[in-house]
Amino acid sequence: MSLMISTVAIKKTASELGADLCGIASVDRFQEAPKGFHPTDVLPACKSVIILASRFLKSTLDGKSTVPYTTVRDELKTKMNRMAVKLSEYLEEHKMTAIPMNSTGPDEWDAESGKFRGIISLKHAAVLAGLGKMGKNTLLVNEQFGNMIWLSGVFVGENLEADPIAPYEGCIKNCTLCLDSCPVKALDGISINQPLCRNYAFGEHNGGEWRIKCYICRKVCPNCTGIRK
Ligand code: B12
Repeated sequence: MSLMISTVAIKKTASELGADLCGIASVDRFQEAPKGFHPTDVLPACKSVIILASRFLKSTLDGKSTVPYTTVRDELKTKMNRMAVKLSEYLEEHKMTAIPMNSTGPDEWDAESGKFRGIISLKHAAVLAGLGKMGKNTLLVNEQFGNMIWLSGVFVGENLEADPIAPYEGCIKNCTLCLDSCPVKALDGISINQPLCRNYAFGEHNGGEWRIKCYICRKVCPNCTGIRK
């Protein structure tokens, strides 16, 4: 089946759909993915993974209430899912097999590690698609937008030209601000204690409805809104 469109055309379409960033990883880069959470566990014929990102409104970090932050998160969740579906439709119109990678839940329960996992880890896939590097807060840090981005993606059954891995580091050398600032000490610099974070950072507040209540690990990062030169 001939390749109908170029990666330039794919990225142009992603940008027209509202993506601030679009990167491509070839499936052979995912050999370290946990068992059962590899792109071919989602799409057996997967050859490439496209990762999409949208900026997350920085001003939310200046809010005293976390409700505006939660509102932006909810909006981006929908926007990034819709974008992944629309790009999949575009690729299918060009004779490619393409299915969306959701931006948030539903998650799977991985009994082996005792963790909730996305069907793939978007931030790890984003590193493999050249969109940034992982911070000690376990968030993807992008040169332009820092960790203030929301991700989704598309699994593609065709070999697409992969992007180079980002040449920069996500963290400032010897910085441990996120680890030190986490109110529940959920971070160890490599992974996160999910129940500690989930129970503290999400839920009702003073009898008010569910919202995101904590994002300190995001906010204290010196590279929160872009990598400082
Ligand atoms: C489950 C989940 C959570 C859980 C657990 C978070 C976690 N770190 O695992 C909880 C509820 C705690 C959570 C909290 C938050 N989350 Co969250 N979360 C997810 C979700 C749905 C799945 C993440 C996942 O699979 N984790 C399991 C894996 C990664 O955990 P692990 O055991 O640490 O993995 C180790 C190994 O197994 C290995 N590994 C695992 N997978 C892979 C894959 C490959 C290829 C390789 C090489 C290695 C590897 O590396 C790790 C270290 O050794 C993703 C969406 C998605 N599908 O990716 C959003 C996501 C990670 N969350 C996001 C965000 C923004 C948050 C919050 C800031 C929300 C808030 N409070 O405002 C906090 C931040 C907490 C933090 N510092 O991580 C964003 C991150 C964006 C970014 N800049 O990176 C995502 C990508 C959502 C999105 N669509 O943008 N989240």
